[in-house]
Amino acid sequence: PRTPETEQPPRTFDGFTFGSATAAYQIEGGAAEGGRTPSIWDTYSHTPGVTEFGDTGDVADDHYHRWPEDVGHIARLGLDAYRLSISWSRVQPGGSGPLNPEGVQFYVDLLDALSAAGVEPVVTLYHWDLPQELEDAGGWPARETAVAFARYARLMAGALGTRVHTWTTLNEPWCSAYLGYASGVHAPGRTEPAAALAAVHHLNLAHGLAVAEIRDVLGADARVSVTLNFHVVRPQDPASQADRDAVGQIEALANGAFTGPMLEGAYPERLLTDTAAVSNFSFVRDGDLALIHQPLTVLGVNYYSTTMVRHSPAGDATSDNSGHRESAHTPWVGADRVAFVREPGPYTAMGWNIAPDALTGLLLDLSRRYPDLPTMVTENGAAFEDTVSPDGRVRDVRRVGYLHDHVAAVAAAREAGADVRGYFAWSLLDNFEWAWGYERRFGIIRVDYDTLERTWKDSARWYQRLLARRELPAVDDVD
Ligand code: GBH
Repeated sequence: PRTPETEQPPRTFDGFTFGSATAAYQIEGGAAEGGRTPSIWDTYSHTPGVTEFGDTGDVADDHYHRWPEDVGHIARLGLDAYRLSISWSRVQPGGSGPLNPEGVQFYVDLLDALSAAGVEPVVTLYHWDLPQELEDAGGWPARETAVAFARYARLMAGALGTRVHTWTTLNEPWCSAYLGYASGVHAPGRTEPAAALAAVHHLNLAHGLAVAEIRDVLGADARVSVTLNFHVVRPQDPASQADRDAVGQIEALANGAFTGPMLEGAYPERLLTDTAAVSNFSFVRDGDLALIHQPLTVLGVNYYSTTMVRHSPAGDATSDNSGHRESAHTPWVGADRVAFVREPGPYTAMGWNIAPDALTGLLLDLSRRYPDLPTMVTENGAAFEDTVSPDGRVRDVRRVGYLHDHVAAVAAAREAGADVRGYFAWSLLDNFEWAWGYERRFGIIRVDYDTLERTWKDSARWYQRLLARRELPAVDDVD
């Protein structure tokens, strides 16, 4: 007789959360509506020459007006959860003072529609769109910005309260600090390495203060997280001690600069020594590390590709392989003896290499390092050049393959013991891909930028099938 175990195939995705993710500035549009004031991305994208074709988020996907239709897509896909971000300057114009009721109402209506559809909202408070006034007062290199963020977090916890399933303080502070203030390929476009390190610290502080505020308003059991973009760094020559040391330097700058304070209560020692010529970290005040080191419910992991480095004695390493728009300035503060090596392919349209195994490894590493902290893949996805067939179908086979292989990589990590609770495909819709504007499409749903019409790509059909079956469909299972 068959035992209960053998009657069923392994139910890898039971109790697992599948979702999709977006960010406010990338989809909303309505930039000057409902009392919203400019963020650093409005200013930056309106600066001639900084984005591809001068694209801006003024209209984007017009989600600000079309959100009921978009919630319909979310419901039809069968998503368990939807990850969105709040436009700070929509709900608190200028980033200080009282909330703007019209801005708050937009999110209340959206969250109510999601909950009516049975979808859990995962809400990010900051996905890169700092109110311009706060940048004018110094931006993230200024300590006062962290204090302003904590006030904003407290107000939002009060205004949205239990409508939010899981709060996320920051999305990818690595990008905010190093791309915004060192390489300058993101808003506000500053190229000041010392300021970038101050930004790192004040983003960490903003996170810690916000976690405390959310819990103060909503109680100790409020679900709170942060989303980090982990760099999976590998040595060009694993046998070279110098190359392995370069890996350690980049890991400290990219990952440890955030996981150290947030999850362990200290900056990695080598981050301080490696950047000593740039900054003495005098912006860290007594008590800051305790404020930053707050218990979290879950850790958000954004993963797209890997990074390969080697030691560079000549100091010839000012560029990286990140697929960001060209900059003469490196985001890698103090790492002038590290060179970035192009990874073997295949590649996406961003030029990022595709390496699903590295996601399994990353999730397992994190579960060993932080055994009591579950993870959630809060972004994973790919840009490819989509074509619309005469029959209207978008047969995005490569995107289906990418999602398939990465969901399988998550399953492999779970089977090996990693406590991974969810997976969110980036992105629900084609959208404003930052400095790349509308030229890079990550959506599982296509957006026609002339008509703003939404069309499901094959990847959306495939994802819907995965969610309905809770088992990985074959890549050609899209009819
Ligand atoms: C995310 O950023 C964003 O959260 C999201 O808004 C965006 O649309 C999406 O991804 C797609 O870009 O070669 O070492 O520099 C991802 C940003 C991409 C930054 C990969 C680091 C390469 C590593 N990351 N990138 S490196």
